Amino acid sequence: MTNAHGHDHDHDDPWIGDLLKDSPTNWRKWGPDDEVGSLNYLTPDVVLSAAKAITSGKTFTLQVKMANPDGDPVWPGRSGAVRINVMDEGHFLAGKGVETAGGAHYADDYMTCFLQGSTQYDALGHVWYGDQIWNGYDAKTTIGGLAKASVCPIAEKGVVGRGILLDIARWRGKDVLDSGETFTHEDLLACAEAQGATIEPRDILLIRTGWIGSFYRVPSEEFYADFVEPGLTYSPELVEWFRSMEIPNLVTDTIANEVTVDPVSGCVLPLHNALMRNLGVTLTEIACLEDLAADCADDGQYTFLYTAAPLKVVNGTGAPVNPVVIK
Ligand code: UVW
Repeated sequence: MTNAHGHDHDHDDPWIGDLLKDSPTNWRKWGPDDEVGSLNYLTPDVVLSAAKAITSGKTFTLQVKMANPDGDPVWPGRSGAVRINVMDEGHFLAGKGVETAGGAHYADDYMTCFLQGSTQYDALGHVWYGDQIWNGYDAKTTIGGLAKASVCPIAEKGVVGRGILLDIARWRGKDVLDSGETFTHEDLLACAEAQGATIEPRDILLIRTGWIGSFYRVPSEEFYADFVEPGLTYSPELVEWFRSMEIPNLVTDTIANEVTVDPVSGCVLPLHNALMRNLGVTLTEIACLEDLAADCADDGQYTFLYTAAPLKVVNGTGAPVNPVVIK
């Protein structure tokens, strides 16, 4: 069967285009050339107001370690970053070092990595369905590198706003949510209330499930067995809530920011499309929220200034980032 976009599509298979046929978009809201989407909500007045959340000066970094010899958490099929030494004292001892006047020695290395393989910002053009990506750009603009909606404009802009931690795992009395366990925007609101905090329009949402924390505690075979992450689950109401709340950025401690398979439609990662492709909400994945969450539970302050800037990778589908939070 051929769908409305001219693609062959088996009638019995779930298709995100069917699921989201009435879903809202923010395409062209910020003009025909926009590449940063809902980050446009982070205006100077929003940043000034966010700075008021700083009360103690405590700082937290949210990136997981990269090129960890014990392994990095990645989406199945990807591999962790690999760092390789190309110069160190061993080279000098073997007479292969590049000697310089004054006798300074140096160490050098390089790294190969999936740009989606660490704590990272997704480019708005990273995921799509049908013939179009964010803002209506042609899906063919992704061929050979993202000519439109790459991570670079997000990196050039930087992300600064008020963040709010929603510690769903702690709220549900768990160290880590179960595989495939879901929650909704109603749960986010109830969790915030239980924490004594309020989600304001244009807040950056940081959602803790405990999932990435568990990667460092359980054997790898166990972590990846029947891989279905816990997370937010699709509903039209949830999408409308994100749209009306003008949420600029969703940050989670999971690899893909939503339950891997939508239990109702059977679609994989529909929120990547409903939120990122259609509304321009930027996604930050694989964040390490453990220390921040412990501190928030300790001092009862769940809001803060959130800052982040991914690397400026030209045409990249995403880029590593080490967000800094200031309480
Ligand atoms: C996929 O692309 C599968 O997910 P992510 O956005 O986590 O990289």
